[in-house]
Amino acid sequence: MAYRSGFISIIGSPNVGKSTLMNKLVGQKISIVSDRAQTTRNRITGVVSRKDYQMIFLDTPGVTAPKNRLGDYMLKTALDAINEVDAILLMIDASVGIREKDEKLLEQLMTKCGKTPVVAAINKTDLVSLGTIDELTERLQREKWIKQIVPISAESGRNTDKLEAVLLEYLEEGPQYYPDDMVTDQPMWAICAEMIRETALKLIRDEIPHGIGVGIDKIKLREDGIHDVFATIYVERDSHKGIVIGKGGRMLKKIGMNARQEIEWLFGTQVNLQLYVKVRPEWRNSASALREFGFDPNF
Ligand SMILES: Nc1nc2c(ncn2[C@@H]2O[C@H](COP(=O)(O)OP(=O)(O)OP(=O)(O)O)[C@@H](O)[C@H]2O)c(=O)[nH]1
Ligand SMILES: [Mg+2]
Repeated sequence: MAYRSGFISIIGSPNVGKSTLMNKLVGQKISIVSDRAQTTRNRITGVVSRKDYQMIFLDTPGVTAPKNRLGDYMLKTALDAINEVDAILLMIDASVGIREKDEKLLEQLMTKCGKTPVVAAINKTDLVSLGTIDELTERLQREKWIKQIVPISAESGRNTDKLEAVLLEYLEEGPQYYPDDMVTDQPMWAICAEMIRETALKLIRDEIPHGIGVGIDKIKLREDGIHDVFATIYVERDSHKGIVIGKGGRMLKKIGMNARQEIEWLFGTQVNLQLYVKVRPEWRNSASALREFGFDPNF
């Protein structure tokens, strides 16, 4: 059989497990994950290379009504990804079922997908009964434009190999786009910034993480093989700055320690991480700030 390849975009409401699935298929964490909606902000590429084929997954921000300029950008990013791909993987969270926002997304997809095949994955099946999975499958079967439906657990990896096999049916003969050992086209600094953001999302149980932006100021490799990473966490208010820094600087220290371990694993070297916190009011509505953080505000 000839070598096959293609691009597959993962689309779904926030928090359904899109990034978890992509990391599972790729076998490495490239897209950050959290239990909060709207974790992914940009389109993240994950490359799955096997002997006879290559699948390039595009993890996208959860589709939801935008609240600010960053939200506009995220929605545009998710929907744009529909038009440039060979297949669409629609993801549903079995533990919450098909809500109004999922219905809306189904409608949008049906009108926008055109000839691009859509496969649906019912995720988080580890959290629900077989009856619930059957009900959801029946509901999705009514959407005749959906080609196949696969129940999975992205976290445990249950049935993800089956899903991969199903997606492969929709890929045509094509070139190897990326070398075998390349798992993403994200630059190191971008993954680095995301890992710091993920750590902050996990440690700060508050509303502010949504207002956090991370900028990498400098990455330098010393002669002794240690990477110096200088990064700034931007918050929208003075009071938020206090929360990120914490009593006696404890929170910032903890974020720094945890993020450093992730970055060391990413770089495969020792890392000296210097974190700063700055207030930048309304950055999510600022075109210049968005550009600086790697988003393109001029869509
Ligand atoms: N129990 C269970 N939890 C899962 C599964 N897949 C993902 N999760 C959890 O669901 C939460 C959301 O996962 P993400 O991968 O960040 O979801 P997402 O769809 O990328 O979210 P956004 O980027 O915000 O749109 C995390 O807490 C995951 O650990 C699964 O198969 N089973
Ligand atoms: Mg995500």
